[in-house]
Formats: sequence, C-alpha cells, structure tokens
Amino acid sequence: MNAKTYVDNFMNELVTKNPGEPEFHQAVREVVESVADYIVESPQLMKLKVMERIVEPERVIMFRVPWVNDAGEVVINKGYRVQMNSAIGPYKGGVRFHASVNLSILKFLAFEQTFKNSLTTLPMGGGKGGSNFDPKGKSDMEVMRFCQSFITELYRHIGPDTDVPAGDIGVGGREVAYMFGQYKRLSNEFTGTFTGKGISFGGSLMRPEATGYGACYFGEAMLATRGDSYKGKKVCISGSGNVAQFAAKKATELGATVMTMSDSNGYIYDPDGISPEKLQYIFQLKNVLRGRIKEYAVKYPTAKYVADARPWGEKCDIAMPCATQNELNGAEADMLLKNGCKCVVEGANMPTTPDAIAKFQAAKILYSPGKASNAGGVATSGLEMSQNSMRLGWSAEEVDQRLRGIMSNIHSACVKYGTEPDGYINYVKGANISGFMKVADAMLAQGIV
Ligand code: NDP
Ligand code: 2IT
Repeated sequence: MNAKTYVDNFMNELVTKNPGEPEFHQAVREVVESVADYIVESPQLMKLKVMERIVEPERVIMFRVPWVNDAGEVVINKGYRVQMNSAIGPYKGGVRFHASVNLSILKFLAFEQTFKNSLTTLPMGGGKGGSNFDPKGKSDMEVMRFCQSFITELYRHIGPDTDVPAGDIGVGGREVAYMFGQYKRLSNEFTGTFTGKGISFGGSLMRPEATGYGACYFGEAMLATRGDSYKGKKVCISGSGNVAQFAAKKATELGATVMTMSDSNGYIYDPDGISPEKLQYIFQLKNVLRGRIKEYAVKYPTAKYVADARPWGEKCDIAMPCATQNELNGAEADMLLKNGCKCVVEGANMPTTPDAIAKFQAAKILYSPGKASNAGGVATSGLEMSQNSMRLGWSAEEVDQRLRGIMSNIHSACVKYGTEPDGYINYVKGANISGFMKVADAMLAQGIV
C-alpha cells in the first residue's frame, strides 16, 4: 500500500468511528500524514495496528461536576479526563477550564500530548482533562468549590504513578493548588500527583516560566540554523496568559521587541514595544487583577487596542501564537508572509490551521509545531515529578539548564527526522516521526494492550 492510500483509508475510518470531533481529526491527520511512509514500510506496525491503537484512548472518564455558586444556585458542569496512552509512562497532561471544552478538544490535546511527552525524552504518557467551567468572573471561593467538586470524582482515577494532571487554559497556580488540596484530603497521601504546584508544597522552580521560556529557546535554535537570533527582531505574540507572558519576557531578554499581546476579545499593539516595565504591568493585570488586555491601552495611550481581532496583520519578524487552537488561519498566514515574517514558533497547541502551515512551509520560512516548541512546560512538569519522587528541590538555575538541554535535544530530533533533500527543516515531520517512534516501539514490545 502506498502512503497516500494508507492516509486516506485511515482517516476515513477515523472520521466514521469518531463523528463530530473536528479538532481530533485535524490533529490525527497531521501525525498520520507525517508517519505514513514509515508505517507502510513496516509490516509489524501495520499488522499489529499500532496507529489504530494509538488513536483510541486507553480510557475516557466523563463525569458530572455539581457545585454551588455565591448566589446559592446549583451549577452543573461537565468533567473529563482522557487517558490517551501509557506506553512510555503514567498519563501526563494538563487540565483546561474553558467554556469551549468538549470531548473533541480534549482528545486532540491528549493525542498531541502523547507525542510531545515522548519528545521530551522523559517517561511520561499522554493525557488531558478539563471542564466547560469558565473561571472568568468567578470568585476565588467559587473556583475553589468547583475544583473540589471536580476532584471529588477525578481523584479515584489519578495518582503519582497513574495519571498526573497540571495546568492549561484557565488552570494556573490557584486552580492546581485547590485541586491538589482536595486530592490530598481524599487520598490521604502527599504525593506528586499534580505538577505546577506552589513552591511551598512541592512545586518546581521555573515551572510557571517553562513553556514560554522553552518556546523561545526552541525559537533561538531554529533561527540559529539560519545564522540568526531573536536579537533586534519584532515579535507578535497572541494571548496574554501563562505561556504568552513568559514568552514575551524571554523574547525581550533575548533582545527582541514584543509588539502585541491579546485575549479572546482583541489585541493591543504598542508601537514602542512592550518594555519590561510594561510587561510587569501585564503580569499584574492578568494574574492578580484578572483584568482584560484592553486596559493596557488605557494605561499606555500610545498603544492601540483592536477589538474582535487577532494580531497577525501587524508587521513582525517572528510570530508566536500562544493563545489557543486554530487562531492563525490561511489569510493571516498570507499577511504575515507579506509583512516579512521569517519564523513562526507555536507556544499554544495546534494554533495554526493546516492551510496556514502549508503556506509557511511552501514559503520555506521557519515553522515549528507546538508539540515541539511548547514541550518545555510538560518537560519541566516531568522534572517536578522527579524532584517530588526524590523529595528534593532543584535550584532555578539547575531546572533552567535542564530545560535548555531538553529543548535543544528536541530541536536536534526535529532536524534529524525532518530535514528534506533541499535542506529545509520540516519541523512538523521531524517532531511527529521522532515522537511516534518511541511510543510505537514501546507498544510493539508490550503486546496487544
Ligand atoms: P491561560 O489561560 O493562561 O491563557 C490563555 C490565553 O489565551 C488568554 O489570554 C486567553 O484570553 C486566550 N484565549 C484562550 N482561549 C481563547 C480563544 N478561544 N480565543 C482567543 N483567545 C483565547 O492559558 P495558557 O497560557 O496556559 O495556554 C495557552 C496555550 O498554550 C494553550 O493552547 C495551551 O494548551 C498551551 N500550552 C500551555 C502550557 C502550559 O504550561 N500552561 C504548556 C503547553 C502548551 P482570555 O483571557 O480572553 O480567555
Ligand atoms: O499542553 C501542555 O503541554 C500543558 N498544558 C502542560 C502539561 C503538563 O503536564 O505540564
């Protein structure tokens, strides 16, 4: 069978078996297209149906999350945990609280996580969970009651050697702490079952920074393949949450100027660049005041706020989508290319649509998929798990050194498996093949499970 026929047959079957899950189909298609050549050449992978097994979650847990809001009303949310793959380690991956959360989104995220975690070289399987709960506008006590109800069901399905959740959209230090507290109470054990914990109760230094910093380290490695760096570059960032904030901080430290940040209502563009002092204001605005990005333009009137728009029409050398899936489409890719963008580094998961990826690759600019460039977050979660198991904590310098080493290794793996005959590095192919090989090898060895 040739690779194209394999992909067509595989995707037809996947869509038939998993109707109404467009994000999951999108994520699977990208990986299957990358590894099809490799699979059709391997009688073992074909016969033992490794890819067919990888796309079927080992387990999906779906549950009711009832809680009581400050007005005394009963509210019911949906809770999920997708335990995708445990071939190379316990299920590992974040929890997302956002109104848009559904099974398709969590299956796509858990699927991506499986290959991302494999790329880190650490022993972590793939998982993801979440709820359609929207933390925006909720009081701390409402968030706490919600987290406690969520964990009252989920606690029986997780554990330090079973499944280790962490943060994602809408889940940061506050939410992880509430979930950890309830988990500890119900299980009567103090273990490293969550990562992204507070430093006073087993969290790792550098975990908050890790995803954004790691993305910039990866971007530096990409640019270095062309004798270039962040120095003197204009960077457009989307999002203003955890990943965007620390991507902006590190990009600035590396000598770049950050021009934009955004949230789901619009973006700000600062013609003078977002200086370290202004970025400090954004940290305060988003993490303490829990405000909206438009307030930046009120505080700094030389900046503009554009409502209901994304930042990709602004001129930049480097684009870093750090908000959510499918937030950079083909028309926006055209605008970035027209304005001279030379490098796209994904901080979010699957932020670039397939047609936009094709445009970047056709133009031969540097483009890295999230599963490679945002892997620093989960890699540092892996380091948190190691520290918890040893009951020791490493210094920030030590964790940062390890993070740099891991990002550099992921970059080398992409170069090894993704370099095309003309020398262009196809990071999508490189990341997918490298991530897949380790998981497939472990599954082949473990029999039909
Ligand atoms: P946060 O909740 O801290 O921030 C999310 C940001 O993206 C906010 O600015 C939010 O705006 C914006 N956003 C969320 N949903 C949408 C949407 N539907 N449309 C437009 N903007 C949106 O999350 P993180 O920074 O942790 O996560 C950002 C991305 O990075 C996600 O794709 C996540 O999966 C990925 N990621 C996160 C890691 C981590 O360690 N946290 C690790 C690897 C990847 P608003 O305030 O309006 O909601
Ligand atoms: O998408 C991701 O890699 C994350 N949200 C981080 C997961 C983790 O377990 O740290």
